[in-house]
Amino acid sequence: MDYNRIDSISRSQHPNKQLTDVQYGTAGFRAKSDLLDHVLYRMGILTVLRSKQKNATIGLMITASHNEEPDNGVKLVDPAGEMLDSSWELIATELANIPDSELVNALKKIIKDENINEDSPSSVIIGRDTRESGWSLSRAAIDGINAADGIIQDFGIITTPQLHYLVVCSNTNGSYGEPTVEGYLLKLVNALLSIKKAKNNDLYVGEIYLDAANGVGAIAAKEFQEILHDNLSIRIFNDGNGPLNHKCGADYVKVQQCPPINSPGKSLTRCVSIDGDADRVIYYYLDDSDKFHLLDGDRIATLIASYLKELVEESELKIQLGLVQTAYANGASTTYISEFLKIPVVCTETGVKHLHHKALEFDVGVYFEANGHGTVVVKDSVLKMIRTASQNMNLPKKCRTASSKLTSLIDVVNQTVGDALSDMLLVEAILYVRGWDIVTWERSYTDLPNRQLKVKVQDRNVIETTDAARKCVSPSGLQSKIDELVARYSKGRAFVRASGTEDIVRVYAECDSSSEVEKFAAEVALAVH
Ligand code: 16G
Ligand code: ZN
Repeated sequence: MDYNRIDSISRSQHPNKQLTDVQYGTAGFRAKSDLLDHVLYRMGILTVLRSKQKNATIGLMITASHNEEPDNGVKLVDPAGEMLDSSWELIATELANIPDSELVNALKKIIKDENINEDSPSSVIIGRDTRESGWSLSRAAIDGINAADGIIQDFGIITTPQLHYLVVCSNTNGSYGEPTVEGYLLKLVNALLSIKKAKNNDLYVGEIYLDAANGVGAIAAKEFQEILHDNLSIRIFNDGNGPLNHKCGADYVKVQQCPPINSPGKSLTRCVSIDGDADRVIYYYLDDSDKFHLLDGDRIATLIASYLKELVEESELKIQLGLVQTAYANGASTTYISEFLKIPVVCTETGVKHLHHKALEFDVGVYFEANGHGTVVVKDSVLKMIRTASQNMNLPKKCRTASSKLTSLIDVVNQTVGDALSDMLLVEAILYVRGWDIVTWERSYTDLPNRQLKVKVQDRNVIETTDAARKCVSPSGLQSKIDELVARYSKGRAFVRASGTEDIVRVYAECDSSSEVEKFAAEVALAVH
């Protein structure tokens, strides 16, 4: 590697002005975009090293997801489409913050410590969302990749899940799919259409209204619409002509529990909200009296899991199905899954990598955060078994058909990461097959009233939790205060945790009374102070 070149480009074009330290958090680096230029240059170099170490293609995505427009961020994607390994998160943080004068030595140290062969080939896929700062930040990353002699494929403006998909396809010789955006669109649409061949649509209407958060999802959704034609009408609003994530998008709708700006006023219309980089999705509608109803990640998870369970039973295959949630999952959903659907459910810490990892322990693992990030992961051996069963003429027709339906359903899923648009097509497929409208879907269980609050404290890191954030171990005494409060409310449950993306503590409370939940959450917040 030409260290002189790396050093001189760093100092002359992408210097670390050392304004603020940044940290590789739950979803990569996030900060005001003007703090990130040198970070992107250095992450460009780091992806090349990671690619050499893994002998595989690595992804680099420039996005700040549901944050406001002036923010931006970057995350690295490991070869199997998963989030960067945590040991490398520390390396990334250190590399991002050192002064320019130490850059070369730091790189040499990484190469030595991580046993990287400098002569190995490298390949990096990069993408960015629609933020204005994305272009120049992507130039900084490209400068870093070039300086380290890496091979780049720049896909320009794409969704986060598309980037994950492209990384996986590149590392699996196309067996997961074609490593192009068109390959992605066609894979999902063809799978959806093969499901929609089945008759029985009853109450289902093939029209949805999509709040695209004025982000990159609008572009992808338009591309889907072009191929889908009238198989599914996607009426896109907040399609990029307004400010990104402003009063719109999945995060806004989920947290504020109200429709986004420009939402159609017509009652009982099936509406979908995605976030700024299209990796989260939630559904909502207004009823006849204009009351807002939210169908969040928990709802989507239960819809998918219940249909998968039905197909697995019909197929008579031995497949272990499981569902992964976080502490934010509504208690009513957890009860419904374990007691009614009788599907094993586990709770992990917040953050996609924790859920994804846990879901891989099942033959078929469904994972969703309540905020709408989630997907289904299927073991390769299990997928093969299902495919074989779907063509085995010795099996009863009912079993074969169920296996074949399972195969199509799994093909609609972007298994590499939670994907708002793939999940939306999956929900649409299941609603179609079931012949359900959104009201029927919602009927399966009733959410417990719940409230989330943010609390500003001097040092959020004094809050330490265990048991997937459900128990607070520090500061001492806080958990017993929370326990006392919880005991006062019927079906009460509450927890606190330090946010991984903002300098605040998050409070979650739920109980069976909508008039009391506000007070309950406020009391827990007060205990944190
Ligand atoms: C990030 C995570 C998301 C999590 C959220 C929690 C990824 C790709 N994204 O957006 O899964 O729900 O952080 O934020 O891991 P918080 O720590 O601020 O509550
Ligand atoms: Zn996102």
